[in-house]
Amino acid sequence: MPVKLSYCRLCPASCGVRVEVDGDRIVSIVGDGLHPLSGGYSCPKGRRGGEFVQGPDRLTTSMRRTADGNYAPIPIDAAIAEIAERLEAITGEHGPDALGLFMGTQQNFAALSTPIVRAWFRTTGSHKLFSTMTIDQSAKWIVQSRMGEYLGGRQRFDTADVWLLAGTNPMVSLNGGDGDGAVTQNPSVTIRKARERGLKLIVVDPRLTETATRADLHLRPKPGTDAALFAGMLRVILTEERHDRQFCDRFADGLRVLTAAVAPATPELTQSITGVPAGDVIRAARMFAGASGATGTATGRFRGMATTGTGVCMGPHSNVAEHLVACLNVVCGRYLREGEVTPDRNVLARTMPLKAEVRPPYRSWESGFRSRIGGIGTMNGELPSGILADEILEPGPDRVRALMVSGGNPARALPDREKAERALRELDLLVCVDTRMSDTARLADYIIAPTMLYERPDHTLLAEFFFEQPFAQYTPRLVAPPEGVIEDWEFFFRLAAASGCSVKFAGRMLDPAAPPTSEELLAMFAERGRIPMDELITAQRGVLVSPGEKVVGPPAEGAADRRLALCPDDVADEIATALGEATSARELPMRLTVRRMRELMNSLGRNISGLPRSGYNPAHVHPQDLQRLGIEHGEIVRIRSAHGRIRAVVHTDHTVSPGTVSMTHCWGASDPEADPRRVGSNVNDLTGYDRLQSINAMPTMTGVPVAIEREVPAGAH
Ligand SMILES: Nc1nc2c(c(=O)[nH]1)N[C@H]1C(S)=C(S)[C@@H](COP(=O)(O)OP(=O)(O)OC[C@H]3O[C@@H](n4cnc5c(=O)[nH]c(N)nc54)[C@H](O)[C@@H]3O)O[C@H]1N2
Ligand SMILES: Nc1nc2c(c(=O)[nH]1)N[C@H]1C(S)=C(S)[C@@H](COP(=O)(O)OP(=O)(O)OC[C@H]3O[C@@H](n4cnc5c(=O)[nH]c(N)nc54)[C@H](O)[C@@H]3O)O[C@H]1N2
Ligand code: SF4
Ligand SMILES: [Mo]
Repeated sequence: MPVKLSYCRLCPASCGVRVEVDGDRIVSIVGDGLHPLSGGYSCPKGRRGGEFVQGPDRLTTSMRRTADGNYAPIPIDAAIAEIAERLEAITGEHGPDALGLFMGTQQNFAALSTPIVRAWFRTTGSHKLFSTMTIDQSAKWIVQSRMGEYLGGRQRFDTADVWLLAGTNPMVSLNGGDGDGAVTQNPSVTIRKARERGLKLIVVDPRLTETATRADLHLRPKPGTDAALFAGMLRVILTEERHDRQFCDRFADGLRVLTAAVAPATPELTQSITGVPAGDVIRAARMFAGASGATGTATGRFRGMATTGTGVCMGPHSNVAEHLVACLNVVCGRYLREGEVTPDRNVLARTMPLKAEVRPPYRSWESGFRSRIGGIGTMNGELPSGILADEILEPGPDRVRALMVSGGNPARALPDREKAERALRELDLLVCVDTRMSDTARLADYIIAPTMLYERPDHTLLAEFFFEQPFAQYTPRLVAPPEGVIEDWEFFFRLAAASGCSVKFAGRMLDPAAPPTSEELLAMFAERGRIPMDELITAQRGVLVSPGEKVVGPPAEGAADRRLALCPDDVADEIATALGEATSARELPMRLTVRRMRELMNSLGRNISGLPRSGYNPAHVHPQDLQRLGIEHGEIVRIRSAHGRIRAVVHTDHTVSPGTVSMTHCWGASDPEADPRRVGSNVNDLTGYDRLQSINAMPTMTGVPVAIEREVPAGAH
């Protein structure tokens, strides 16, 4: 049977794969051993990609809810016409802000979806744009906006001496950093090679993760205490004068204020808040700063950054924790200097010049549109998903009444599951673009069925930011899609056209009367890149571009005195709060923590038989805790938080810290009493909107106080 080369698009790692096809059926998928980036690596879900595409729950046509609450197929032309008409009626009466868009994870893995979905949204004039980023790592946006950004570029993983990974487990998530080439492909080989060449790896994670087992130093803070840990590390670096004075003098303001703000974080106080031994706080700080004695001079020769994932960005003090990680990088000067040469990572995307200057803080939420919910403003043009349910439920002239969901499953992904579902049911119109009847699709008025990976041509423009080396790949369609489906981009393009609008793409207005093909759009998208499209199309395993050299240029005129804000007043207040944190309440003594499952991509893969072997998401608990609670492996328990309760199946797990319950998200049913062995458990029945993070309404999803209780056997009371 013919084998075709392509790349997997279930996550941004974009692993090269060999796909065996029989006519239009995918027979098998294996990692491509000759692929320049992934070198044969693939994960269990990637190898089952054929079942995602052709499995029994794949939607082969769009659906409309009928009067009796069931669903019936609807031709796409009719669906588009009806949806456009209903949207116009709603926005005609209530204004454009009555329409919202929720952009989910899978929207990001087709190059054409995100730009065209966004372009459609701009035609509506609405401000109600939401995405998963704001229930994920929006702390990163807040840091950029409060601190500003250095535009000369970050140091890279492949030339680093040290790397600190906090709250991320790339061995499972393939998501190790901020686009510094840190462990996105073939993680075990990438980490092994880096350590062989001398890289010191520091991992900050309460769990002994697959990544932490490879670390030179593993710190296990109590969940939710990262801010105190990083404050403690900064204190060591600053008091021992291991910082890069030159870089700070030149590019940063507020070093003295920062020094004062972290001064209370002595190794002893840090230990008492985080549980990390004082000696390890000092060791980590010294290992990261990279000099064995006090130098007080530029450490520019010692390289490497601190990067984070969801474990830091979902905690109760996520904005300040992430800010302090950025401070570690700035204070140690881990950025490229004027005249430094670095590989140009942009291959299909336009190259952006690097300049030794700062984009000053811009605090986007302090100007422009504000939601009537808490007066919350925008970040990167988005409102936080933490207020989406209130935007729908709370009365007000611009209440969201119609919601489009693109490649996401908010019914499972949003905190406070009950409220989220109540909100989605309350809508006058819910349209879900999804390849299956997801939990969200089951609440929708229309489900638009799109093509899936292997059924559409694509390229890696949007993923190249994460690649370790400058690389690009194109894939043609390998198998024909079911007749009733439409490309994601095309649905939104045609929806705009049905309302008399055209969308702007790659710098031009597309003609609604003459729709381009996907191939044409992919070529337009990449036209400002470094390699011609023909060359890309013929290279079946992609193109590893010679690391064209990019030189960090001097600051633009008038930019030389712009500075990063290391410690603005609100950050100083948040540091004080994080350092004043009282220890755990006795009522809810344990902490729920986030994790990912190798076999799944959020809610994707749950239904593929045998993919997650257990068939549910276990509550991983340390054996000590189980013994103390008199609970056995495999038993069903109740887990309770201030927000709600769930039933869950307990698994003994030596890798989790005592006192924690480590569970993955996006499982469970609408009924929290449902059998957790059959449907899993939804941790979002335990999370809610604490409004701890006043800027981005980021809910706490890790470090959530919980208690575990034995389930009272039926009939025992
Ligand atoms: N296989 C797989 N890969 C995925 C996904 C998936 O569902 N499955 N999802 C994708 C998505 S959407 C995302 S956003 C990324 C996320 O990518 P990552 O952020 O790397 O996600 P995790 O692998 O869960 O790693 C989070 C780690 O944080 C730790 N942690 C929990 N609480 C704390 C804490 O308070 N402090 C610290 N320091 N650590 C803590 C957990 O133990 C865990 O090891 O992964 C992506 N990749
Ligand atoms: N408690 C708790 N809650 C969390 C998290 C947590 O760690 N803990 N993690 C958060 C994070 S980081 C994230 S990113 C979110 C995940 O939130 P979402 O992105 O909303 O969830 P997914 O399950 O990834 O939804 C993707 C949907 O896209 C569909 N799909 C697959 N392929 C395609 C395609 O080609 N086109 C289209 N249109 N659809 C497709 C899938 O069937 C699926 O329903 O959850 C968040 N919620
Ligand atoms: S890690 Fe898995 S899901 Fe991600 S691209 Fe590779 S094979 Fe696909
Ligand atoms: Mo995510």
